[in-house]
Amino acid sequence: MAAENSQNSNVPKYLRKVELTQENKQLIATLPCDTFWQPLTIHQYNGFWHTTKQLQGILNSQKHFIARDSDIIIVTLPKSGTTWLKALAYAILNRKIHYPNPNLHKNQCHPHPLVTANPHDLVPFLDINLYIHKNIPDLCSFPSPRLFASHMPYISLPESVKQSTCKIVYLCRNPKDMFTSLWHFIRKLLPQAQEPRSVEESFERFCEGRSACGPFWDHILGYHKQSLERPNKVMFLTYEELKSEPVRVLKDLAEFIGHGFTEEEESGNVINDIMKLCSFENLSNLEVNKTGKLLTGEENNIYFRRGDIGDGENFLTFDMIEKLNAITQEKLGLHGVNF
Ligand code: PAP
Repeated sequence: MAAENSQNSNVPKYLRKVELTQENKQLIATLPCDTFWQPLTIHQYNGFWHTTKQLQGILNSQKHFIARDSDIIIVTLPKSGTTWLKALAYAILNRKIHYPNPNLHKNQCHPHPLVTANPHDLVPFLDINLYIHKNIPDLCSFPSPRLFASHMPYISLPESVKQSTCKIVYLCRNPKDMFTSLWHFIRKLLPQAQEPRSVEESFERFCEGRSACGPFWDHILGYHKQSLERPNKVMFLTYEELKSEPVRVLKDLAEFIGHGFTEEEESGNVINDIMKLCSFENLSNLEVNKTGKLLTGEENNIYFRRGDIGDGENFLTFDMIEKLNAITQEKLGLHGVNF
C-alpha cells in the first residue's frame, strides 16, 4: 500500500490507482495484461481490454448493481460521443423540470444543470465512477428513471441489466475519428513530463484491439447484435447519424426511453432547443466547461476538442487510413455497421 500511495502522489488524481478488493485482486492477477499509455495497465477480461480501475468497476457492478426496469443506460466506446449523448439524454428526461430554453421560461429560478455542470457529473459511469472503489455506493436513493453510463462491452454488463427491461442506448463512431479523438485525449490526460506512446504504435495497438475496451469491433458488434434481436431493449446509434439527422434521432431516442415528444412540444421547438443546449458550440463555450473540473479531477475542457466528423482523415497517414478502412469494412461493414 505504501508503495502504491507514493506512486499515486506523482500522478494526477484521475490516473491514480484504486485499491482493489482482495477478490478482484486475485482474479485480475490471473488475467493477461499489457500497458496502455503508461502508467496505465490493461487487463483482458471476457475478451476485452480494460484498465485496472475500470475492471474493478466492472467486477463490482456485476456483483452489486441491481438494475431497475426504468433505468436508462448509455453505453459507448471511449471517444464515441459519450459527453454529447449524456447531455442529450439528460436534457430529454428532465425537460419538464429544467426547460432547455431558459429564454422561454424566465420564471425558472435556477440555470439548467447542463449550464452549470459537465454532463459527466450529471450522468455517472457505473464502471469508471460509481463502482471503482472498495466501498459500494448505495444507488437506491437515485430518483427514477435513473440515468447511468458505461463503457462496458455487452458480455460484461451486470446480469440485472440484461435481464430487466431497462433500456440501453448504444452510440458508436467511425473508428478513424474515435482513434484520433482518443489519441489527443490521452495526450492531454498524461502528466506533462510523460511522453505519450507514438501515434504509430498506438495505432497498431488500436488495430490489434489492444485499446481501451477494445477490440472496438467486438464491442460494437456485441450491441449491434442485441439491437437487432431486442430492438425494444437496445437502441443502436452512430455519432455520424446524430450529426446528420439530429431531429430524427432525438425523436427516436426520446420515444425509445419512454419520454417521446408531444405534438405541442414538437411544434413548440423543444427538440431544437435541446439540440442547441447540447450542441458542441454551446457546451464547449460554457464557463464550467472552459475552466471547471469534474468531481473526478479531470478538466472539463478535455472532453471538447473539435466535435466534427472526419478529423481522422486529417490526422492519420494514407496507409493508416487504408488499413483502418479495411479493418472497419471487414469487421463491421460486412455485418451491416457503416459510418
Ligand atoms: P468519453 O467517452 O471519454 O466520455 P467522448 O465524449 O465520447 O469522451 O469524446 C469526446 C469527443 O466528443 C470529442 O471528439 P473530438 O476529439 O473528435 O473533437 C469531443 O469534441 C466530442 N464532443 C463533445 N461534446 C460534443 C457535442 N456536444 N457534440 C458533438 N461532439 C462532442
